[in-house]
Amino acid sequence: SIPFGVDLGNNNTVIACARNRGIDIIVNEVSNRSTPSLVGFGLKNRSIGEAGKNQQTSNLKNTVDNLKRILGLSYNDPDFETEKKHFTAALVEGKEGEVSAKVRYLGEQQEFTALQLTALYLNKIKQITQKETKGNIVDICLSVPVWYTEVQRRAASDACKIAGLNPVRIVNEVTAAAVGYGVFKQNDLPEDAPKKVAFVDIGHSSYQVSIAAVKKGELKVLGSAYDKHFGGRDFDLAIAQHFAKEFLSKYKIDINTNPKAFYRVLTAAEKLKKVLSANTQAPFNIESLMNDVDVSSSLTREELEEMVQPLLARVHVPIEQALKTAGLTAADIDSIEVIGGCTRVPSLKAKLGELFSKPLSFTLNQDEAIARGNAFICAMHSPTLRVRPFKFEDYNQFSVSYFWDKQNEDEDHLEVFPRGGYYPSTKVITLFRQGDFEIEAKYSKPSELPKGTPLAIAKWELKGVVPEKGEDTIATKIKLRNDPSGFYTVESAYTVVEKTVKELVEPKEGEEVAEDAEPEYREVKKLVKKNDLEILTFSSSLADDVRNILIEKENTMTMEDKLVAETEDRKNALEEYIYDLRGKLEAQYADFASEEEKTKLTGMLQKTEDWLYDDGYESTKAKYIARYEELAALGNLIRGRYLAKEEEKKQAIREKQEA
Ligand code: ATP
Ligand code: K
Ligand code: MG
Repeated sequence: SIPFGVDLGNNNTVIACARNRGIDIIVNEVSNRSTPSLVGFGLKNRSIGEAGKNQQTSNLKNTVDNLKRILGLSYNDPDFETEKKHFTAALVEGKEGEVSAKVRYLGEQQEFTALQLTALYLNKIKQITQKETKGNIVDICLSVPVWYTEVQRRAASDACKIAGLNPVRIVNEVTAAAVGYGVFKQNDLPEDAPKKVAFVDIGHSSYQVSIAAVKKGELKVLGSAYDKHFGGRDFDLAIAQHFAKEFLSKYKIDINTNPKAFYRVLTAAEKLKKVLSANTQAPFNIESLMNDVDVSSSLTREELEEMVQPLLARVHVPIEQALKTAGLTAADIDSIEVIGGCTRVPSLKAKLGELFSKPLSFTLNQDEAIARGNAFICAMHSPTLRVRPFKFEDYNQFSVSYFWDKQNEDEDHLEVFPRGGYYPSTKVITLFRQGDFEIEAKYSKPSELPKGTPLAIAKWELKGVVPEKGEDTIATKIKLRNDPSGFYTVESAYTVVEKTVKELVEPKEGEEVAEDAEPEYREVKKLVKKNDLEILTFSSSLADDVRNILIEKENTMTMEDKLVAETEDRKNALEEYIYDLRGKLEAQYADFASEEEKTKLTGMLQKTEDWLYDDGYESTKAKYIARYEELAALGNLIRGRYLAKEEEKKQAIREKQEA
């Protein structure tokens, strides 16, 4: 499969693939280098990405965006209260307490969990890539925000699987960009003392900073921080709310009572914001916004800055935190690499530069760096592709402890992966156990986590623990891993017993040994493996059977969408054929059909056209094909005569030239 990297943005998704010995950005069906991250539901099918965006204004209630904000989020999470205001579809509590959207699809109310929504979106992204590359797309490297917890990462991984993808690695967004930087800037990087680089990403919904030590062939993320609620959408909302107030007093219309009007203002606000990145003032006009009122206003860059003052006042926080976690000061930073669409806002750029007292660097493509990094990482994991080796370690954001029921040990838990450690990382612990037991991983410091995050991570049952005869307990070695995707796992476990083994006694240094001297042995006690333990994992990943049902559901819906698209194609083909044949019958085909044939065909064309606008307006793929073939039977006969004559003419010319 072609190495496939996806930057699932809250606003738009960027796809990259490793091919032709490089990394390519994959364009979508309308040749855009990014695809709107949203899904729309309709009477007959789903409209995903560009198609969903085109219909969004007229289908607000059945369009769901901000997918990555609700993926893996529980309905009772305090964060959901903050998120709610960004959605136009009805959000409800799903069966497992997850956030779900209630939409009208195929003529009835249906619920889709955030996981399903993300999966169906990723499936579309996969199809876009398959179509463009004409290749096999299975392995994916998907990036997620640095603040994603275990539950959210597991959900991202499950979403890939439901979309028929194999998540090779889940990577932090900024880390992916940093890896891209390390790989593509390889030749400008130092061999020994690493360069300290700050990577700043401000996107549509969040703001993330990572400080990395980068040198030739390797990288280590020393520290990172984030503001989970800081991005372009906050600017848009502030602008829209400003105009909502203005229009209420100026035009006496309250767009807060009219979702469509509000959404139109929000869309226009985003455009206005972008214009204000290049101009100091811009007009704001919308025709017939509400109650037939045309609105007209304008905004200056200064006014915008005033509106987002609460945000601007927080810009320094993640940077200071990231530096602190990395144990560095702004002066230690050699380069500040800026990515993310929102960093195009001049006031933000200025503020970032001030904070580091250094000019910002735009070496990376600010929209595509994350996707490119993902594609490279995916290629790195490919068994068939050879890429230049690049080693990277990420920063463990949240402290994690493993717990067990206390038996002979002094403690019942251990903080195995503290905040500030690096991963991937493996640690082996030894417990003295009487029999089978359980281990549980939990976040150990709630204060480090986004507010309201549940502490539970996963649980394991370890089976096959049998102490030796006459012993109460047996030493058990457990290999714990913070794996490359950031998951906290129990990788393997086994019991060990002390055995007396013979060991060769090495001669001391300088000691003379006779050629024919017998080798000398001594008896030593050593721990040797007795047996591997069976490990049953209870993580927040979906159970296989549940996931399989979702995969089947998604496949069915995809097939339905495909059928609807094909039906539409056949209908369009029939319609085009009618116009085409009718035109040609009066022009180039005129001399090749008898009057009788012409009358017959004209009549058939008319009849089919009438049908198309009546009963045939909503018909089946098979019927459109049948109607087409009915016309083509006679149409092709006439066309054949015409083509034969044309060929005859060409032949005559050729003969003339050859003579
Ligand atoms: P996130 O990283 O939060 O998941 P994302 O990756 O989809 O979201 P980006 O593509 O990095 O976000 O950035 C999109 C945001 O950048 C949008 O809010 C968009 O309006 C904003 N943006 C794009 N161009 C400009 C510009 N010229 N001036 C101001 N803002 C801009
Ligand atoms: K993006
Ligand atoms: Mg982004």
